[in-house]
Amino acid sequence: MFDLYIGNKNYSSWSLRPWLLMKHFGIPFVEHSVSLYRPGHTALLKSLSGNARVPCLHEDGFQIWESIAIMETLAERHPEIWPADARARARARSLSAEMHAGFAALRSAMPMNLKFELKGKSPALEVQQDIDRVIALWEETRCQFSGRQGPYLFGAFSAADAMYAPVACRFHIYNVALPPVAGHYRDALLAHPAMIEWREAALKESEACARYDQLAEDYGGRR
Ligand SMILES: N[C@@H](CCC(=O)N[C@@H](CS)C(=O)NCC(=O)O)C(=O)O
Repeated sequence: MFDLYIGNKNYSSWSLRPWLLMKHFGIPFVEHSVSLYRPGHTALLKSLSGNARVPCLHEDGFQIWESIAIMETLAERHPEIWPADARARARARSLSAEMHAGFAALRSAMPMNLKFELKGKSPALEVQQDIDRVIALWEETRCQFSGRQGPYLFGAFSAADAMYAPVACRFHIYNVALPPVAGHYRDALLAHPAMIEWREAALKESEACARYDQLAEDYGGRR
């Protein structure tokens, strides 16, 4: 029995990753929402999650934190969440680990904020370098591993797509220009039924984080 603790859907990009993966593969779970912007939220997080962060998966009450650890734990019961081919599976793990550990400039300059669609502006050099790296990874992987078996990185949807789904949201929100292969992949992720479900729920949330909303406004104003 899985319980998944997640943050505000509008802002919590890490929460989106395992949520999307579990939804896509039909892995049953009970969803619990934790407000990240109310006083006392840290004490609540400490009681729910070993690293006082969301997402946190509970299996019969046992806590599994860090998105990549959650995915690997799920993969023990559901190996289909990684590609079947060994080389593709290894590459999917490399991409997922790189996402988990990297792209700090991109994540900090362009936080997920689904209520915005911005005109965009020229990103700082280190942000552009992260964007270029993501584009290169997406293009290379689609070219080498998708086998035209589907619109995702490895053809069929995998954990690697769940890891990059919030980046697709960021590219859309901040109006980042993408070459055709990367643009089609971003659109495929955004059109995933579970992504639409998540976004619709995010738009209905009333709680706002002034700091993130101001950052978005500073990034080119509302469209
Ligand atoms: N490396 C962690 C990152 C988790 C993370 O930073 N989560 C944020 C929300 S997106 C959080 O819980 N922040 C705690 C807080 O705002 O107090 C993972 O992969 O799960």
